[in-house]
Amino acid sequence: MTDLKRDNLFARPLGKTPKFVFDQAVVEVFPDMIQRSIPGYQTIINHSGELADRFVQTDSHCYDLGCSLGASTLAIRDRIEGRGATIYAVDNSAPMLDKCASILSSQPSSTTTKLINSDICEVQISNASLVVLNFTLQFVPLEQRSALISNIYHGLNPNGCLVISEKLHFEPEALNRLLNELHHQFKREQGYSDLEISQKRDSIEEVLVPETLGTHIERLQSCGFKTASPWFQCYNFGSLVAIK
Ligand code: GEK
Repeated sequence: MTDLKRDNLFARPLGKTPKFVFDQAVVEVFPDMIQRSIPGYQTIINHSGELADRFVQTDSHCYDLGCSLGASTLAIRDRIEGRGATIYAVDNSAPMLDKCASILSSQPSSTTTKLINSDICEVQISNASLVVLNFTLQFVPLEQRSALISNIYHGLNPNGCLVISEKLHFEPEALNRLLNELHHQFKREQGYSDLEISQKRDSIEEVLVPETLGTHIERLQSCGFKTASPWFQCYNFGSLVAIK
């Protein structure tokens, strides 16, 4: 999607590891970072396009919440040309959104795409046929997650679709440890050193708070979704689809 500058942000010893933020340094290496950190990332992005093809209704709205550099927006846009839909791509990181704007404008499309620099918890959702939360809910404070999902539910049209992709927590702890170790093995195979893996883990630990599949499904059901199911999992990363 864009130039792949290699992620080496955690390659040198950092002393006290700073809390992870989506700043300019992260933006510059983001495509490489996310591809080498999330097993199944590209499959999930591609599938967001597939779901868009199936669910996006004429003249409706699509929301890419936590859009980063617009990978999901591009996958959706590719599949809905000519439907008169509008895509709202939302992120609260200004440097992310600036770069996203330049990537999107380099790939012309007849689908109106609006970029919104906002907290996704503050966004008004309306006339929606597809809402995508690809690896973003995990960064929202736990106490705000139900209100966000409820807001999305109320803004979706009947038969509208919500996609939630997340890092997952597992119980019991032995299973959680196994799946985390398999994830770290994946990262080593992608060229990250043990130092990079452990410093990134320390940096992101309190910023990214994963929940279990059961917690996600219970929340979706209690917010009103009639159908909610995982459709993909690789180690401790997965994606769910929920239909209103
Ligand atoms: C992709 N979906 O390529 N409001 C708005 N944006 C937020 C918030 C919030 N409360 N919290 C975090 N973000 C993308 C990848 S990355 C995932 C998503 C990752 C934004 C944050 O600025 C970042 O751009 C994005 O959510 C998370 O499929 O880096 O692991």
